[in-house]
Amino acid sequence: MKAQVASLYQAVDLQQEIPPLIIGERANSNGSKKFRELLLADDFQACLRIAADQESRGAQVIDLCTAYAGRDESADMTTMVRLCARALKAPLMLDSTTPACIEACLQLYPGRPIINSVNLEDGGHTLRQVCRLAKRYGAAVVALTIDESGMAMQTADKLRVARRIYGMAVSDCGLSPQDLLFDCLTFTVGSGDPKLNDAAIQTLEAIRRVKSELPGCLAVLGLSNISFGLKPAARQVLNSVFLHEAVAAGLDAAIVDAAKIVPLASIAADERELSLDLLYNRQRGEESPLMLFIKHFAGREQQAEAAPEEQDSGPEEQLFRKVMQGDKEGLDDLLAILRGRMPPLAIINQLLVPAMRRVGELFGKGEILLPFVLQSAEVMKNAVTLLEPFMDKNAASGGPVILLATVQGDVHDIGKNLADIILSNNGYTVHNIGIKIPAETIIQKARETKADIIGLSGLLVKSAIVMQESLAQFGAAGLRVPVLLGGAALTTRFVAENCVPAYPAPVVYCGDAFAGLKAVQDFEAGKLVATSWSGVRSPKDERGEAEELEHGNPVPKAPFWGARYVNDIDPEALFARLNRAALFRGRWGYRRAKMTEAEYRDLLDHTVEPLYERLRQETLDSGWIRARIAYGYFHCHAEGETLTVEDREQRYLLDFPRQKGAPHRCIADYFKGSSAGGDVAAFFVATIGPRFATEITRLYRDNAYHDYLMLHGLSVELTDALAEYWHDVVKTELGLPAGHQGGRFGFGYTSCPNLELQQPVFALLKPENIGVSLSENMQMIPEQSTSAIVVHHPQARYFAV
Ligand code: B12
Repeated sequence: MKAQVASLYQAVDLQQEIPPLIIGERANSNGSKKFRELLLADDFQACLRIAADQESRGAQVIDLCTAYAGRDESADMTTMVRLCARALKAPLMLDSTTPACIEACLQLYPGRPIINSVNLEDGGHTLRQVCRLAKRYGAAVVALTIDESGMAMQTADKLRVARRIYGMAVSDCGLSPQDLLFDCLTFTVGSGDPKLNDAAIQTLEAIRRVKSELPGCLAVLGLSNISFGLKPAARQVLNSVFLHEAVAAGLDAAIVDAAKIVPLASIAADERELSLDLLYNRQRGEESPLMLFIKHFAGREQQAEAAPEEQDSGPEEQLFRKVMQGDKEGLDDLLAILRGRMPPLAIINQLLVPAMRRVGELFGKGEILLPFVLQSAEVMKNAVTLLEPFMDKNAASGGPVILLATVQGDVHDIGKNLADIILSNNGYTVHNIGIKIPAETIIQKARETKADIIGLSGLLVKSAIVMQESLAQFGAAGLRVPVLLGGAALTTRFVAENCVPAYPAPVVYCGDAFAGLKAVQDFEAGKLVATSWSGVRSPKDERGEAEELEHGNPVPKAPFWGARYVNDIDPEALFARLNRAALFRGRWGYRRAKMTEAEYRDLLDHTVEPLYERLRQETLDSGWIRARIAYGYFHCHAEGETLTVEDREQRYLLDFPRQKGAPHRCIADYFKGSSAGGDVAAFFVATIGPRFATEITRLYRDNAYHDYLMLHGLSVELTDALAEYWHDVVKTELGLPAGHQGGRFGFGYTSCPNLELQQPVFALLKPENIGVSLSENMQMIPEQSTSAIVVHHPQARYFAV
């Protein structure tokens, strides 16, 4: 029996009497600008019209793709599938690689669709999932010849991948061979890239061999790639001739714009010959077949009227748009074409950098958010990586060279890395030399790299002092390049008053990475000036008596004395407590900015919440969370600002600072003195384990900037959620009434900035037992760890000293 697909209204043979089966390609958010814009405007009826229009122009199956960064693919696909199922006679091809989205569509669709597509990029995990779905719901599947090492270019590789897929889909998942359509991929012959001169030959041969060596399977092709980068009129001819050749090689189905295929008979003989020469790479004289082909079509208007689609706009404009939209799809093809038109450095300086500048401007105006900036930076980075092999190794961008480092004793990476991402993807040469870098090394590297600007980063209060001292060393060593300073512990005032005087060249405070970009641009324009501060000094040391606290509260009974360890905390408990608003707005940067309430809600519903769900699931599935606690209860008593904590024979004196302004609070005030019988203090160290740090570093190394920021943010909020959770456990164990507040004070935070107090806490709890150690700078390793003293006094509130 012939394999068929079906809509609610009709069945269609996959193998037509007169092949190929025409699959309309325009209802695709990646391939059609018009479709994408309508989708972004939520105009689903108009999207449906695009799909239906293809049917009237001869498409027998309609490819439907709604994937687009920042949208909820499943929601869009299911909406469209519902509409198409009722309105279209032609069966659907569900164009998605996300199993959940595919399943949602399969559940809805009342016919027998084709799934487009599976591949072996992840070794077959997703392929198996999708093939099983296809088997369960009775769908056909398109399989692309892509494996772990990428898209197969040569016939032998295409065949090798196809064989592997065949084994998994047919033997392992039970698909029938005739429900498997191999897309042997085609690359453009229009780029002038010598590596692609025989792209058509490789594909045609692969179709022949797949059809003869994998019995029963079918062949499909996304046809228009063959002519990518050429003028519309030339594309129409080349696509039509190629389709003819592919069908002769055994092609069963073609994904094309049905309206743009012309019958072979209506193509002039000389154009057919020129096309065949190009497809079969037949050099006839001095000039290459591509040159002859391009010359022939120069100045020719497109024959058939067609919508002004994205692919018809120039590749320069397309690249600019890809950066702006954070869209990596098809970047290699596009760059191959552009390389034929301009040198790689010009592509960077004239197209990529201006696009990133525009992104930066829009960010500055609050019109786009940080996660989207990072997506654009990823496209820029990818493009530069693809261009690098074609660039003269010594070709310099010409702009300033920047050296970035996190200062000695500080392990904080992300702030510096974000500065690196923004600067390097704006076309500057950046040497990021890592964390914990001593001043001597920075001086040496600045000389080696001939740095025009040094950027220092640091998170700790102590790092601010290290920066001040390093500047003096830089000056003494004779450095005179401007220094940019960034990181949480700095303020404009600190930089102006303490760092600027320490160094004879401009020292500039950068509140964020974009302030760094502006400083570099100011430097280029010769107008970079040192940070100044003209604020009013806050009254210092306004001494006074501390306001009295109630001390009639009973001392709760500790459940045990000394330290204990908990290793089996359910990760779900952390997600239950996670502060989503802090994660979404603070860590991830999805702020409302200039959006209306409705637009922001839409962003949350369609982008942020699904992203959170995905990460939550991935994190849970991968077992990255290893939540562990070291905690304990100890006898203590307060005297003045000192809390004496006892552990068996040992006594630890914790000196807490007192607030300068009213009410002159000090953490020790919350505890009873020895004359009142003493008190109980609880401490804990909480960690979600070392795995996140590894994964986060990997994402950064892989230039997955967006996911880097997202996973880092999630890890931070999970750590905080664990601390919140354990604070509640301690309150319960102490038998404090429900609703009792009390306080959890982190060492190093504003109520107790003194990080040295980590030492007695580590002596009391020995968190090494849960894998947490303390660095010489009082930083806890792994990074995703936090410590606190839990104060049971009912009036305990957070304050800043
Ligand atoms: C998230 C966070 C945490 C997280 C994760 C920490 C981490 N290392 O990632 C958790 C919850 C685990 C945590 C724990 C602790 N934290 Co904490 N934490 C923060 C917080 C709120 C944000 C840090 C962050 O990730 N920012 C996001 C990054 C992207 O921002 P950034 O580094 O500042 O970089 C941006 C700019 O500064 C700038 N930039 C940075 N460098 C450079 C360089 C150049 C050249 C340029 C141009 C720009 C630039 O551009 C970047 C991007 O725009 C800060 C407070 C704050 N407002 O920053 C406190 C803060 C860093 N934490 C602090 C403290 C005290 C702690 C703890 C010690 C508390 C405790 N007792 O448990 C622990 C220590 C953890 C450990 N492992 O040792 C203090 C440190 C102060 C100090 N005393 O040294 C801070 C400053 C809070 C405060 N105000 O008191 N913390």
